[in-house]
Order: sequence, then C-alpha cells, then structure tokens
Amino acid sequence: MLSDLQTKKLTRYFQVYDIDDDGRIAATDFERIIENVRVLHDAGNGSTGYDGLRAAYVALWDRLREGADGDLDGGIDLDEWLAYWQLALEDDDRYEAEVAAITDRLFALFDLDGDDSIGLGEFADFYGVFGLAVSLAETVFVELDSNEDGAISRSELLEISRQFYRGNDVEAAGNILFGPYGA
Ligand SMILES: [Ca+2]
Ligand SMILES: [Ca+2]
Ligand SMILES: [Ca+2]
Repeated sequence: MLSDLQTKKLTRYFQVYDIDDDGRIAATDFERIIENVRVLHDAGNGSTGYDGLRAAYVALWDRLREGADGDLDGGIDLDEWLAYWQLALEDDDRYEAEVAAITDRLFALFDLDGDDSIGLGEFADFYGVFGLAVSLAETVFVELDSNEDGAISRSELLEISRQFYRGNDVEAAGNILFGPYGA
C-alpha cells in the first residue's frame, strides 16, 4: 500500500505530467513535453541532447501506456497512476530496474556540460520540460543540494529520488523533487 505521504507526492507528480491539466496523462501531454525539449535544445532535430531526451520521453510514455493504462482508453487517470506506482515501488528489483535506471539515464541526459553533476541551470532545464518555472526550480534546487556545493551528484540524485518515490520521512528533502505537494 502507498502511504498517505507517498500518495500526496505521487499526486503532485501526476499533475506535473498532466501538462494540459485535463485530469489524465495522455499522448497530448507527452507531445507538449517533447515540444518543450525541442525548445530547450533550440537546435531541435539533429542535436545529440535533443535526440537523446526525446527518445527517453517517448520510451517513458510507451512504458507508462503499456504498464499503467488499465482500462486501455489511451490515457492514465490518477487511480491508474497510483496503482501503477504501488506495484513498481513495492518490489525492490522492479524499482532498481525501472525507476533507478530511468533516473540514472535522465541524469546523464540533463548533464549537458558533462561534469557528472546537475547544476542549477541543468535542473531548471529539467523543470522546463514540464513547463515549470525557473523560480520554482531555484527554490527546490537549494533544498535538494544538501551540502550546498551548487551541484547534485549522481549518487545524491539517486538518494533524492529514493526519498521521493519510496521514502516516508516527511522531513526528507527529496519529497519536493517535483515541487511542493498538496495537503
Ligand atoms: Ca493531460
Ligand atoms: Ca486509462
Ligand atoms: Ca552538469
């Protein structure tokens, strides 16, 4: 079972992906994500960063559609989303194979300057993919950067995402990975 805290965090996460705010995550939301990726990478098609990120988000949508769209209506509503995550998070092997692997892949793709850490600008790009404001990215980044060195390392990100997805400590910084979650 998902805890109340997990349900709140995953509901926020759902809202982040439901870009057009119609109560379901569908192909139209991922089209917006991919358009945001294109704008972010200005150059668009042909740039390595663009192609890699675009492929990652297309693969993510395919995986979600296959795994989470229980009633096969082409969209994932909040109940389907929560049911999907409950299964993915309660199984250690599945968590490592899916969630940790995707986190690691996204880390590499957003580390545009290749210094093996995520700086504020790169984190703001990650938020920009979902149409989230730079100001929110700045606020959250400061919280996540626990040793205040202005960068999030790969191991820090894996710990942050473990706190976000699986953690039940209300004080953990990783809870706000996708911004403040509701009551
Ligand atoms: Ca939507
Ligand atoms: Ca559905
Ligand atoms: Ca970097």
